[in-house]
Amino acid sequence: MSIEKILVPDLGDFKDVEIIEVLVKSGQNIKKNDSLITLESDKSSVEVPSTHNGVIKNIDVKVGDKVNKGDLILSLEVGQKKSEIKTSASKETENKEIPEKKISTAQQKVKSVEGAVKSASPKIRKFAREMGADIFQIAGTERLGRVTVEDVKKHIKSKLSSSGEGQINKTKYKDEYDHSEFGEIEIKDIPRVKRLSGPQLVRSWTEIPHVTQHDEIDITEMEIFRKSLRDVYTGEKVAITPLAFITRALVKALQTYPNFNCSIDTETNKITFKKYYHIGFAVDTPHGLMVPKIRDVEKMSIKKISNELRRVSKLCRDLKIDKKEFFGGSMTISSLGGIGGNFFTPIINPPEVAILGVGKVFDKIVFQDGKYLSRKILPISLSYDHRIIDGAEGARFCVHLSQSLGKDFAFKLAV
Ligand code: CAO
Repeated sequence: MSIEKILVPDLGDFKDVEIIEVLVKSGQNIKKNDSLITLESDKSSVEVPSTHNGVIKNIDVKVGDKVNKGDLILSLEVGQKKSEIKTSASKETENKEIPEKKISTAQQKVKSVEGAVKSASPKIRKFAREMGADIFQIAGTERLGRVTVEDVKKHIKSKLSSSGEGQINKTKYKDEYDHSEFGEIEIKDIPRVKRLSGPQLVRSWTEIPHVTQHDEIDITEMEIFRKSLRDVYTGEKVAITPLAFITRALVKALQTYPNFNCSIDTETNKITFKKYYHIGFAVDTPHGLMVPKIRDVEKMSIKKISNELRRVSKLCRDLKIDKKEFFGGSMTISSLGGIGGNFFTPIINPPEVAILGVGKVFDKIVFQDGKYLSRKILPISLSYDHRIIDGAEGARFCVHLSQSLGKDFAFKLAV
């Protein structure tokens, strides 16, 4: 264990440069290349990175100080036993050899600013830092490569859209304080299924303009019918959950509104209309959320749909589902009805353009035909891609679902 003194590096022409930000705190665990302070002259501003990993013992500067080459910034305890809290990711990073080209020493960083290759105002630097972006990786579009807010946004967007497996770990947001400073913590790896679905969710949420329409469907008659179902031979109760009815109603709505059963390609400006009805449904498994499809639902009775829902969700929970079954869907249903809650904002599962969220049926007193009546209400939340589906069509789709599942529901004979 030794004390390393971190000094202001060679700043070229810069003299008596003002410290406008101190980005670290005494006692903080820092890594090599973490930014320590921001200096600003009349020409530009620059962040001075750490040259070592370690724990900060003492900070010798404060905002407003004027510094020059060789001035002491802080003292760092290096080679010390690190905090007990360590993620496997951080272990990996430390053990990995950083390729020569990627090592940016204080000197290199300062040089790049001197050459005005990566210059940016403190406000932009702060914004980039808050968004988890490294200013030195952002291509500046202003004169002499100065980075703008738009450059930062573009950089983050391109990072998100080029995301693949593990991307969830790539965008790093630096918290001002470590979680461990507030009490005991435990760090685990993000489960594989969540690691895989994360980038897909980010892509959907950031690229698709979602609109979510909420509605209440009166399914009183459907519930009476559903609960009355008995096996014709044994007389035993047939357990079919509302989801099978909803799936059937969804297919009927898709047949009427084909825009909901399409995918769009913004590169070629083409729309693909699907002539099949493969409904995806979100399955909660111990391994994470999975979204398998039930194929050709329009050809199935409600009982068959119910059996398929059970069979396919078991395959998911037993991890026996084929990967291909997660692809090629028309639209997805995310049902939380068996758990609870009413309305929520389901995230579209691209390349699909809509998703139906289903909440738990609840009793509601409504005024109907001059009387107060208790009715069974199904809360639904329909999210759709506003680039292809208009609000009016979204509303019509909900009305169609209401009619299919409502008083005169058409499925009695289809069980
Ligand atoms: N309102 C009231 N009760 C409902 C209901 C609703 N909307 N939907 C289901 N139920 C009841 C069922 O009738 C069943 O009751 P019984 O035990 O009395 O028969 C009970 O809730 C449990 O149903 P279920 O959840 O096992 O079955 P399902 O067909 O409704 O759903 C599946 C199947 C696979 C979708 C479900 O098990 C599941 O995984 N749900 C979670 C989906 C999820 O996580 N979505 C979020 C995605 S976004 O993160």
